[in-house]
Amino acid sequence: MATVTEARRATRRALQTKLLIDGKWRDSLSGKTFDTVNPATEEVIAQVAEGDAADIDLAVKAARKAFDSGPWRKMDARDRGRLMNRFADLIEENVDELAELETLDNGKPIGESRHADLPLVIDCFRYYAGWADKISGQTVPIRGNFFCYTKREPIGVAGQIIPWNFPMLMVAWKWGPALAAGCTVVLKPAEQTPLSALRLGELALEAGFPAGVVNIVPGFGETAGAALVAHPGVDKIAFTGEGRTAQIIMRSAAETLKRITFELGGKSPNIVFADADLDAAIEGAVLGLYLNQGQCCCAGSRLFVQDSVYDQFVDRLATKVNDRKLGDPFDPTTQQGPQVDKAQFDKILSYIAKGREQGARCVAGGERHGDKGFFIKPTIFADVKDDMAIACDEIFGPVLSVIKFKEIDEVIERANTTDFGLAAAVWTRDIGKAHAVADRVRAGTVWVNCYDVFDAAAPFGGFKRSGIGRELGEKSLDNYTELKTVTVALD
Ligand code: TXE
Repeated sequence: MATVTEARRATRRALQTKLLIDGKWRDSLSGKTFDTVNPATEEVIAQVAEGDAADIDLAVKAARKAFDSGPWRKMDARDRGRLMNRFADLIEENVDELAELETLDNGKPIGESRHADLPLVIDCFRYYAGWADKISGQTVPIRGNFFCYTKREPIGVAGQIIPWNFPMLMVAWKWGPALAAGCTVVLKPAEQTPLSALRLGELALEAGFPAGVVNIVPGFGETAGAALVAHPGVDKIAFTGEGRTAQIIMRSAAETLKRITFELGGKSPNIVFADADLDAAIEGAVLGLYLNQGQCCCAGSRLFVQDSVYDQFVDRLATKVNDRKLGDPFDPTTQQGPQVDKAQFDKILSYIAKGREQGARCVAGGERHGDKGFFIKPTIFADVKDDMAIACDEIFGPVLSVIKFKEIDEVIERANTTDFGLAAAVWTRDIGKAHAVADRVRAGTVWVNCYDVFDAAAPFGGFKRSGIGRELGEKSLDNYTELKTVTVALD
């Protein structure tokens, strides 16, 4: 296991642990700090400044000033795009260090940080840099002697609250469209993983973003997060996290009628028909659930397998999963690291216990790995029934439920019997069947013969309780712009 010292050496530089407000790094007004922990060793990496309502107030005022009267509003859209590209270049120049930092704080395998998360982060900023000077309105043919046109203006100050599962990628999904649209932002990273966002803040200053355009206030949800949502100077809240938290945020945001977008949890169905390329489907099932230790909102956690291939599929899947290499996330051959913290670790183990109690058959894993760090063996339950807790609730860990089905109408109905609707996948060689499932499954994303294919250009978000609004793609720009209609009398 890499020790904290080794890992810190790997990051090669002093960690940024302060708040970024108005272009300056500062301690919290209360002077309080909180620990951020290496989940592989359970050792404290650093103490990070703990922002609360008073710091949020300063950050929102800085963002407000930068939006209302700073150089940001006057900057040509194309120059905003150039700044964003410069920022993306700096991320690329520091890609190894950033990947190490992400692995240190979150526990995800270094191979994933370096070759999945970071490339997506860079791509996302470049994609939205390209949009900065392409956000345009329309001319509208109305009755009478008038010239009518629409323009899209930045919404103002965006409050952004993000989780710990993809700490840097979530910054990119939030900052990319907001900055391209010309907003200013106050970001509250997750308390479990603040370090990489703070390092991105340093690079943003180095890139030359004017003071107050990006502000970062680490802290806890009930204090810093809640203050950001309640602040009257914030125009819009973008949140990724748990549904219950979203409900609290929605109630509070209602007081000031803030715009909101939510990206929440899921219990995504991954449907394998007997006619599928089963090797590919097994690969897809493993990727779809175990990526990032199962801590993905779109994890394919309900694996529906057609009855005629069910038994062989479960056997082959179990062999594959038992071969996964678990351990030191800094080892480039590691496939699975620790869960992010003790709370998630305990939650996942309690679901494994419930799975056993309710009669599901554990065919792989089912326990912690080692005695230090928050490692849980990749786990498979077979013979899972639709009403078992492990088939209904978002576990957010490496626990796969494999469920048997007979035919297409039945599986679509069962796939839709959930309050969630984030993602789904279908594996078949029959193009008609693939499109029928894609058409009838109530989910924001459907993958056909693939899983977890993400691109900055493709919208992502949930039906039902999995969210409100879409992120990524052109669509996400709507979240950060207001539409203005201008009508000019021509005589
Ligand atoms: O989420 P929270 P947690 C799910 C997953 C996981 C569970 C709990 O099932 O097991 O949620 O994770 C901030 N006002 N997902 O507790 O609490 C908080 O500080 C304002 C799915 O980490 O929603 C953090 O920055 N903000 C998910 C962020 O919200 C508040 C990703 C997320 O924390 C707040 C993560 C409040 N009252 C967890 N309370 C996904 N969809 O990807 C908390 N926060």
